[in-house]
Amino acid sequence: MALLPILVYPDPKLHTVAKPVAQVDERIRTLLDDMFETMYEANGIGLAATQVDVHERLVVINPEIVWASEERVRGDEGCLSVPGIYDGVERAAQVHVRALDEQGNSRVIEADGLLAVCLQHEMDHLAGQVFVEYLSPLKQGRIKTKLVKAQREAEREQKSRQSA
Ligand code: GNR
Ligand code: NI
Repeated sequence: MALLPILVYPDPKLHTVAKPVAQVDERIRTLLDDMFETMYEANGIGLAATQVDVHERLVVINPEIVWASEERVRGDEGCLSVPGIYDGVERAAQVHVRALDEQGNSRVIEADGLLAVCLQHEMDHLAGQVFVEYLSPLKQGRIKTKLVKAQREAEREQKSRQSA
């Protein structure tokens, strides 16, 4: 088990398009374990492999926090790769997703509410898309500036701590 570092927007690696998983094997199961651990530790409700710099079509969903909220179609979204930012995104209210489970068995997940939003958010990551790209260019610019600045400050703080 291992915690994996999460890429932070605007890291260009977040725009990599993921490839299908060739075979569900021990390597994939270990990666899923690590992704679950990383997601729980970050208090996320989902995590795409893209966010941990693995570009294969793999997502984990936190089933404990997923609840059915049927009416909502437009809701505020957040993202572990866009820390501290929440904004409204419009999505399909219901989705059917075909996927392989950890045994490699094909299954279809029918979802609405927050699970439907989460699945669409995770599938976007696999296509190299981050939810902020649905927002206006003005908002995207502000978010980029804010996060680049925050990362620079965090880096500087870490360096000054090392030299102390
Ligand atoms: O933890 C998360 N919460 C969330 C809330 C509303 C809509 C989508 C999400 S996904 C996010 C975790 C994450 O960044 N997954 O890629
Ligand atoms: Ni995300």
